[in-house]
Amino acid sequence: MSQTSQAADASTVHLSFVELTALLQRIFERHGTRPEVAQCLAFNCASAQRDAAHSHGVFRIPGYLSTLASGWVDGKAVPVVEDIASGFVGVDAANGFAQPALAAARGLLIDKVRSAGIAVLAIRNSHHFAALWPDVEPFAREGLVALSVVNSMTCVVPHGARKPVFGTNPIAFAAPCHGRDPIVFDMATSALAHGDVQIAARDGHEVPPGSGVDRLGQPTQDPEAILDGGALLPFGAHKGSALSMMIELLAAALTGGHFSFEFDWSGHPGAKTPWTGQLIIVIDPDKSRGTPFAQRSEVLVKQMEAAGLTRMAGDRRYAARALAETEGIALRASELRDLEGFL
Ligand code: NDP
Ligand code: PYC
Repeated sequence: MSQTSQAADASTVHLSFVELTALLQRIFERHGTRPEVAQCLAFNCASAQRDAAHSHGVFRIPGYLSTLASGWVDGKAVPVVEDIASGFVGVDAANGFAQPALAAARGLLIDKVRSAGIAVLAIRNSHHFAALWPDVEPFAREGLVALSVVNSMTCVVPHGARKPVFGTNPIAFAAPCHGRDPIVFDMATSALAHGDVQIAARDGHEVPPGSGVDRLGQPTQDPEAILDGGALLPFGAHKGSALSMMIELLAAALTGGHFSFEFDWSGHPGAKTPWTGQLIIVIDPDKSRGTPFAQRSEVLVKQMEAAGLTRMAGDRRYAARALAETEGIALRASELRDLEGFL
């Protein structure tokens, strides 16, 4: 099934996107998700691995599986879509994952966006354990502008506070751009994603200064100290902290989901997936007047490039995607062995 790389690193293997997705789908189904849920999660996770978004690629599989085994999340949940208003769709994810909830509501959401020009999707009672860009990039590929926020688990100290309240709370944005792939950015509002702290601990690296504090609230670059009773800090001091607060409000208060500090998973050892909410705002730029939006996007990008910019947000992922199309998706051989061991 897999092909050992001919490159110098003999411990790297390459799988096609179809092969990796199929393997992940079988793993999710084997561990108690219904086929449609397994398909969504496998597609999402394989996409992250393909795009070298490593903090949310196959690295996440053990966390998904321990969570499913703990009974904290319902892998068989069937989301309930609610047509609430002309520009508002709700989904009760029924203690399941957020991506199947988005998939179930997507058609209704797009109908509303095309007719009203804008609509929001408010997902609650949901678990999001993934990168956020896969949720927004497809909208931009259909000519729409999309913004999404999700809150996670309390591990970030608000600027000026002493204890964690916020989650790592990412925000992702996608917009069409004439002549190139959509403009997409996706970033945690913490100085570092929690996944990257775990990877630093696994690989024995320090994290950058200003990332977090230890259990006594002292600044530290030791990822173990952050994970063991310490906490992360928002990026950009009070500015990132304000964005993180906004995300708690939009992803939880507005959707009916939990704030990052509101759920207690201590009775479910092995649980890793935050039980919160997600908001997606989608806009049809064809409703605006004047030069088409995608052409205006191109003008902005060209101006940035003329000013010396050589790397847009999203470029690293798109380059990894293009490489994966010719060489396959890279995995450590040990990662593939571990995945196959989950079957
Ligand atoms: P990064 O800091 O790696 O990147 C943030 C954004 O900035 C990306 O769009 C990236 O583009 C871009 N970027 C990075 N470097 C540059 C540069 N030099 N010039 C221009 N643009 C740049 O992401 P994070 O570590 O903050 O987040 C990683 C992932 O973790 C995200 O996918 C996020 O959704 C996920 N996450 C999920 C959570 C959840 O609850 N589900 C919680 C927190 C995080 P590029 O992609 O091309 O590198
Ligand atoms: O990397 O911060 C993170 C994260 C939290 C939940 C899923 N990913």
